[in-house]
Amino acid sequence: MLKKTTHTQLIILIDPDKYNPELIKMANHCKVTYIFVGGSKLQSNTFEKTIKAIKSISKIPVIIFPGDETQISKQADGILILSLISGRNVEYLIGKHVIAAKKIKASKIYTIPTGYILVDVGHKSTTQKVTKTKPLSSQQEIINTAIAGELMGKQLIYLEAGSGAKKTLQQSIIKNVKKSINIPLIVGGGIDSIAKVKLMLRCKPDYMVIGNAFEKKPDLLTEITHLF
Ligand code: 1GP
Repeated sequence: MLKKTTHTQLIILIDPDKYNPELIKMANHCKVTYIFVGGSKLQSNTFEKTIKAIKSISKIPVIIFPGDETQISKQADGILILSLISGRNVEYLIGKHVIAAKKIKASKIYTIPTGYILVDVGHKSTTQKVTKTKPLSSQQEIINTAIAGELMGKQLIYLEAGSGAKKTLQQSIIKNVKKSINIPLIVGGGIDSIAKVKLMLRCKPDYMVIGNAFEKKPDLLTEITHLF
């Protein structure tokens, strides 16, 4: 699951508070490789219900992209074990993991150790606020952090511009990180138009995550599917 790819694969991110079954029905007919489920500030207790609802109408594998340590469900096909390696807040490097460890192990969910790197694209993201960490802005530091993540045994590097970011990641950052690691690379944050999807595709990440844009405009999915 989530291996290196020969061409970029599309992942849709579902925030359980904004779940729209129509989007999943569309995804069933489009080139969507995975469905991520999670959110950093869930208002309602809809996490598990949303995963069940998705599984009842789609065969696309569901992976938990946990916004906090409570977002664990046996219904999912896998879970990203996120370590916020761009930050220096121990809670998000190991603390939350210790709290969730027993439950995750008992659930027997497929786990994917992930080096999560928050990149500065010029605005304060929710992740930055919630985790009280600084995003990285130096390209060399971003590359070194991704390499360190690989050396620490992460199976995936997730370069994050922040949910709903106005600007996406710089192309040179994606290209250079991709060249520097031998594990799959996911990019996400602020990809909300056909033009931005095309720009990101030029950098050839293994996976591209889109969340907000599909909540606002589900039809974007049918408009971009031919690009994947
Ligand atoms: C957020 O990278 C994901 O964690 C997706 O971001 O919602 O802006 O697409 P968007």
